[in-house]
Amino acid sequence: MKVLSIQSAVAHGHVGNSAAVFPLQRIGVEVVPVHTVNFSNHTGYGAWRGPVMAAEDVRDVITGVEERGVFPQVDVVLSGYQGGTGIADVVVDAVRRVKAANPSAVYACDPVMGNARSGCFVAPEIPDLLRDRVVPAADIITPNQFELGYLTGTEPTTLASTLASADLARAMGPSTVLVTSVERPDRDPGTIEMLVVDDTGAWIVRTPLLPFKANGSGDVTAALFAAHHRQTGDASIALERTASSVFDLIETTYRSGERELQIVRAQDVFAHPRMQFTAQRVR
Ligand code: PXL
Repeated sequence: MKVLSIQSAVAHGHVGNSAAVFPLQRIGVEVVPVHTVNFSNHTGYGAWRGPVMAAEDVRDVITGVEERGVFPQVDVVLSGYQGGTGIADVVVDAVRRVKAANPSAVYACDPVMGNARSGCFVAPEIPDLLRDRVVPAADIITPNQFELGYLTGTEPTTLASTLASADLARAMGPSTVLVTSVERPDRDPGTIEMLVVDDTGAWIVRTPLLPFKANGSGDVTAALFAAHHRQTGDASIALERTASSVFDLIETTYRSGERELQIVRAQDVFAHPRMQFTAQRVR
């Protein structure tokens, strides 16, 4: 399997492509990383250096990959943190060209905007671009509950309202919606959930909530889910594998006392997920 992954790159630590590429490689996926920014570190530190790539430069790199004859082999286009506002059109155009070369390719869009705790951490124009231009072109989207609310103009909280918002998101184009960081008011205390909805049903998986948040965990989640979904064609299996690996990654990171995701230390959890969590059908 081959994934064209259009995301940020950081020198120190692990978000964007710097979080997604190695776990994908560790599960046997060939990755073609295209970087949208080249930062020293993620923005969660409050200070960082390095450029946002010009949209034309990102387009040029993708065109060079296309000219090498790679597009017919691309199974998944994956996008995450967009950087500048011009990236949206570059991504949508790349998806169109990949699909022309390989009609069975899918586009998995992680509509990165922010989260319930930090609010929006991307440029103010990006959320509208994601909603109006990018998400409609996607087959799979992986918003957190906060991003799902923005995309659909709703405030999902309960299971019923989150399912309803996911249905609204599916009506925008994507056939599969993975909602991460679902925090229902009536959840078991000390847990957090992920929910996947497609045209065959809906499944939820519950994991213990660890008392800290590492930037980049959503990027690993989106990458693993997209690859496992493309490989198995089964949303609930992809959900279980992803939850297993990401939970063990976050727990390894928590135990290490480090701030950055321990993707190298935890590497075996990607190739050999323990499958300690079972997805439950909710519809
Ligand atoms: O994890 C999302 C992300 C991606 N890219 C950059 C980021 C973040 C979140 O902090 O700063 C550069």
